[in-house]
Amino acid sequence: MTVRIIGVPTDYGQDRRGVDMGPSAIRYGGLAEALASAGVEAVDDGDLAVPRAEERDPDSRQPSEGNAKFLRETEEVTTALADRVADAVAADETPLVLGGDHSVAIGSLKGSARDAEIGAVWFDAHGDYNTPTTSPSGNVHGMPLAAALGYDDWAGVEWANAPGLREENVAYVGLRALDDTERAAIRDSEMTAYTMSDIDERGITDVVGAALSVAADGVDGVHVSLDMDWLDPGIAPGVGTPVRGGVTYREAHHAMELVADADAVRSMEVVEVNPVLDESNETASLATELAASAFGKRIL
Ligand code: DIR
Ligand code: MN
Ligand code: MN
Ligand code: MN
Repeated sequence: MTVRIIGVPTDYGQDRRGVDMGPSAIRYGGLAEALASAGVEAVDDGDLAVPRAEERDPDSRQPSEGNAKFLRETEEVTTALADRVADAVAADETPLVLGGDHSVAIGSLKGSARDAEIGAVWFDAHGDYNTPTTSPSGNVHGMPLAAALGYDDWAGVEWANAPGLREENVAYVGLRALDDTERAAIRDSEMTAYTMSDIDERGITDVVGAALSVAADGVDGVHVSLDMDWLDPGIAPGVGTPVRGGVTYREAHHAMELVADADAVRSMEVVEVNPVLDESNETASLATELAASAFGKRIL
C-alpha cells in the first residue's frame, strides 16, 4: 500500500491560532518513521499553499453565509485538497491528510467521494454537524460533516457537498460535546452515533467494529476522520477544543488497529493538532503512532 501524505496548514476553521502548524508538528513527531514501521510506502506531497488568515478579512461574509468565518478561504483550500485526494485515490494510493483544523474534511470527503460511494467513521469529541445558521461559534471546523452531507443550509452548496457520502454510511465514535441544535439534528439524521457512554457500556472493540460495519456497508471504501480531541486531553493536550472524558491511549490504538483490520480505508485524515497548545509535541507524536496503527502496525 502506498500512503500519499498531503499537509493542509489551515487554521481558518477555529479560534485557537496555531493549528496551521499541525502538518509540520506531525512530520517532526516522526510520521515517516511511524509509517515505515507499519510497513507501508509513504510519499510526502508537502503542504498545500494556504494564505495566512492575517492576509484575509474574516468579516468579508455574504449574507447567505450566515455566521461562518472564512468561508471563501475554506472553499479555496478544500477545493484544491479535494483534487489532490481524488488524484491519489485514482492512482490507487491512500491519501493521508494532515490538518489543519477539521474544516479540511470538506475537501477530504469531496475528493474521496469523487465518482464513488463512500462511508465515514468520525472519531471526535464533537459532532461537526453545524450550519452557518446554527453554529454558536461561526467556526467551520464544527460544520464539515453537515457540509459534506448537504444538511439544511448546506444543501446545494456544491463546493462543499460530497454526494457520494450518505448519512446511512456515517458513524460517529466517542461523541461527548454537542451543541443543542446539533444534538437534535444528529438524532433526526440517519447517521449512527456512538458516544463515550456507548464505549463505557460496550467497550471500544464492539463500538468500533459496529461503526466500521455501518460505514463500509455497500460502499467503495471508508474515509477515516481522526480529530485528535477525540482522545482524552490528558494524553492529547495539544488541541484547540479539549473535552474531558475522551478515549485512553490503548483504546485509541486498538480502534486504529481495528480500522486496519477492516481493510476498507480509502482515505484518512488526522486533524486539530496544535503544537502551540501541546506539551513537547506529544499530541503530534501520538498522531503519528495512531496513523501507523491505522495502516497496519502491530506490536508483535
Ligand atoms: C463546536 C465545537 N461544536 C462548534 N466543535 C468542534 O464550534 O461548532 N469540533 N470543536 O471539532
Ligand atoms: Mn472535529
Ligand atoms: Mn473535535
Ligand atoms: Mn474541532
